[in-house]
Amino acid sequence: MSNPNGFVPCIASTWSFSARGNAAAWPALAAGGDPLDAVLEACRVAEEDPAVDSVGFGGLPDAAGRVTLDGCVMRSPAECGSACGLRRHLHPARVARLVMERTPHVMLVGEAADEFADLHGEPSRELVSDAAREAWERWRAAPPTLDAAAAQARDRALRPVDSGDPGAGALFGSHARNETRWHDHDTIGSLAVGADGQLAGACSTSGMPWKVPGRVGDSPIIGHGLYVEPGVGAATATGTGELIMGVCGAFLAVEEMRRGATPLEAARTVVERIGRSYRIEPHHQTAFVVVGPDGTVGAAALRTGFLVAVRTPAGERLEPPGFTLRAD
Ligand code: SD4
Repeated sequence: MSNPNGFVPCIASTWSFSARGNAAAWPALAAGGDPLDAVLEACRVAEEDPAVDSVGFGGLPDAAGRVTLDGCVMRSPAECGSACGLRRHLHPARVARLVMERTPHVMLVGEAADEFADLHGEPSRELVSDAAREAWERWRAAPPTLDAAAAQARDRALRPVDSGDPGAGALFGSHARNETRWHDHDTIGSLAVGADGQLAGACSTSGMPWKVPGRVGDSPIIGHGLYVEPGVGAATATGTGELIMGVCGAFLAVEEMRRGATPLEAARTVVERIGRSYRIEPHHQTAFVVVGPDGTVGAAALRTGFLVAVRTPAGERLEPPGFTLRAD
């Protein structure tokens, strides 16, 4: 289904739970729609699904029991927006688009960002689901452990693992029902190429569960969780934001493409840089998805257990990253 310009529309999003959002976004994108509308639609589906325990409603709270949502959107260096620490609005990427389109600014944070969203007609609502509140109460009640083996096992269980079931939503759900895993954080990062070769991206997250109140990760920060350069490429990240922010992960991936790397080579370079730059802990995971203007998709991850959901005219596919740094 390429058009006279030779561009093939495509949407690629982090984790298998994103396959449903890709499918919802696809008809309009395939018909020549705006790739920014497509990535926002993919985010909307995840944000509204309480089974997705890492984005939107159903996202896990901070240490004080409050859910705060972060998101951003980008078409180009001159067209990007971000909203962080929303406590009353479910669609941070959509609020980020309002920041991009209706203000001279790039980023709004906290209560003022919620008030901005109110002013622009975004519905306000409770963000903490019953399941999220119960998970927080269990976390708060759990006794600390001084046993090194128990602490290692607990930390390993903090790593998100994709069951490969697009309907499952929870990265710590269906594959682990009989294990005492803690819910972990993750993110939808979605990248799309329009039928005219235009690129766009969006990120949306509830961040890291049990985070220190006020903590913001990579996802809503342009150049860290998302970067888009027209004609060059687009990249998005998921996983432990603290491993992504010190290397400007998404920006680095797109810069690698500017220097001639393929999407897979670019994603691999960033993951290898992270592996060299940090002491990797048992609970750490991070993955990058990179898309070229021709619709080529590449992904790389620090560890196994990550999947990317890709929709093209050939259909939907869920694939593991082309490069994984560590086997443990
Ligand atoms: C963050 N990368 O806040 C985001 C979301 C996340 O695993 O936690 N993803 O660090």
